[in-house]
Amino acid sequence: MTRTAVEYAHHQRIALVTIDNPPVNAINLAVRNRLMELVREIDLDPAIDAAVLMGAGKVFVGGADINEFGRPVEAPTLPEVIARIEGARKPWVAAVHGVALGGGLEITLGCRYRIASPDAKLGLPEVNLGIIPGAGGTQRLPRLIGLAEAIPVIAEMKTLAAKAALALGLVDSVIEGDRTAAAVAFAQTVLAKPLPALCIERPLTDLPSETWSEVGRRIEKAAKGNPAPHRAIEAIRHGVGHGIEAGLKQERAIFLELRGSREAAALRHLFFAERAAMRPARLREIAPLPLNRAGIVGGGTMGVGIAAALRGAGLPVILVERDAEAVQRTGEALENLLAARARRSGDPATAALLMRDVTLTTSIDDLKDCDLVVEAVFEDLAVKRDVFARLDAGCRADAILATNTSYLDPRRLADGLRDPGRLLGIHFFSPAHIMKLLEIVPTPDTRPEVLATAFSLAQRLGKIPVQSGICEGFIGNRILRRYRGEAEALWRSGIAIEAIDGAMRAFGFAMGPFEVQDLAGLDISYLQREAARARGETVPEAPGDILVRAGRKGQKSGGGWYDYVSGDRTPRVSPETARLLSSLLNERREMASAEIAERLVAAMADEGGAIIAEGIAAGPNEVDLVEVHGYGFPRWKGGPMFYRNQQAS
Ligand code: 3H9
Repeated sequence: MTRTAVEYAHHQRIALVTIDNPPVNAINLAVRNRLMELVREIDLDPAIDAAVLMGAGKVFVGGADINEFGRPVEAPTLPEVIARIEGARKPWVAAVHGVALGGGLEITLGCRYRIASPDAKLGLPEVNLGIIPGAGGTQRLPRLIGLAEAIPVIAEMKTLAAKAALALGLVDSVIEGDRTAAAVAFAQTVLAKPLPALCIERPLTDLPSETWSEVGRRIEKAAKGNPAPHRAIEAIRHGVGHGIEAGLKQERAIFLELRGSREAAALRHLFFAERAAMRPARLREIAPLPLNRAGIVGGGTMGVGIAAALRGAGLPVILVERDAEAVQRTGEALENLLAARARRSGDPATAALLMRDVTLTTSIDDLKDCDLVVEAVFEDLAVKRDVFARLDAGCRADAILATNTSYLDPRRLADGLRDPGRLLGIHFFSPAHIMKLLEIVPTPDTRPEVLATAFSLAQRLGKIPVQSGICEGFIGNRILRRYRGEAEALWRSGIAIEAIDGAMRAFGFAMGPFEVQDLAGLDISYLQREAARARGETVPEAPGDILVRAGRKGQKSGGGWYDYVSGDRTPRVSPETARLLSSLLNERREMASAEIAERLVAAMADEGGAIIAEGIAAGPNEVDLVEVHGYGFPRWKGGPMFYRNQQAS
């Protein structure tokens, strides 16, 4: 029997319309067609008094089908379906569970009533895809819950849990127990009562002009280069000023314009790339190992960030440091991170609860019951090999051993272990409890279930895992090196560092390449170069060597590429740097900002291409995810590989 996208049944004079389009009941053409037919059928059926709209499976509706956005619009459109439900002769009740997002929430706004299961979340995340709600969300939601409450949902991706939605009048009731039975009972109860106004019939009160200014400032700050949040506000305000019909028309026009935009294409690309990364096809059949307790060796910035990330995901952690003093320092740092996290979540009390399952120790033997141990000690092969030898001896034979190395070859760390199949690289990015990227670096010996566990850990941490082959710097730091090299080449050719940094900020990065070096500290790569020189390798003199030797390590020493005044991170052009580096510089010249950015992004994409050709990254999506989630490449430009492709087309 062929499955239909919308199931239809009835029970005690109530029609049950169930969208059944796995995995998330996205509303596509088939769903829209069937809904149109069903509204008509229900209107004409004398045995039906009301209809309940539900979703099959885990969610109500995850939105309009994003797969259709690259193609021309086909009727009936979602606005037409919603208008048809709105004009139905019999009342429709939307019964939401799981999520009602985007078009999923919009369709409920065409119904007379909305009810929700306690687990339900409702939202309009369209701006994350570079579009605005295109089926009435910007017009109906403000009329239902008021502008002040609707704006964060429409333009700032706020989702509302069932309880909050009830308090705002977005849903009429929160239902417990069997969803279908509760929805039928609700529909039967309301039949006896006068019908409430539809969203489109409700009045709308404008906001004071200073509130609009405040909204504008907030959105300007958060949206960066994504035009969608601004355009969402434009649509809302049009409806406020000109009424519902004009508002709906304007919303649709903006939606269709943005749907075809470069930013929307880039954000859709990332949406699908992120989901594909979470569950690589080759690992789908492999069961991950259980993870109930994690250990970390090394309580520096990375170790503490990793501990906060693991603990935040519910894993008890044991952190090993060198001595009592380091344990004390690490404990305080971790407590601060967890407290900040708890404050952000709006529940400060959770910090103490999280800390309760943290063990700080100086003994590596305390890791004997861990399922996973992440090594995050100093970036030195001998030091790390010693840690792994001790872990190999002290940990359970089935425990996974992971290294957080940024540059070292994990094969050299696995070498000599009793079971090299249990080791792999899990490379976090600083700050590890915040940055979304995890580079997962298996060795040829890493067992598939160990690799699958690293991917499932990423999912648990809410991070994006990208598998990398082994090369110096893996995917991300290798591209970073090329990017910095190109920035330095431009500077040597006479372009001012402030022009280069400004160009990359204008492109959408939060900071330019020289500003980032000053923030991270120039001394780290200086020490790496010095270590290579000590090993007898030929490493040409870098400008960073001259700066560090002159005591200019970056922001932390009051100056690096730029000068800084105490307590202020604003970079100031430095005459001292110009003097120190004058022998490396050619005559000053100008280059247009866009050309600078094109040059640097092209360098990233070239290196990405080489990385793919060598089999280090599986494809362009992986490179894009690394750059967007680990290095601040602007999301609405999709990553260097996507961007280059888009420019070429
Ligand atoms: C919109 O509604 C526009 C309207 O205003 C106007 C229209 C006129 N379409 O995330 P998961 C797929 S725009 C197509 O891993 P979870 C996803 O690709 C939309 N496919 O699951 C993945 O496929 P695969 C506004 C979709 O349980 C699978 O479902 N809505 C869609 O962690 C599982 O996804 C949004 O932006 C879609 N709309 O989370 C919501 N959504 O298995 C976007 C998902 O092949 N979606 N897929 O890799 C989400 O936030 C999450 O997917 C959701 C489920 C919370 C629903």
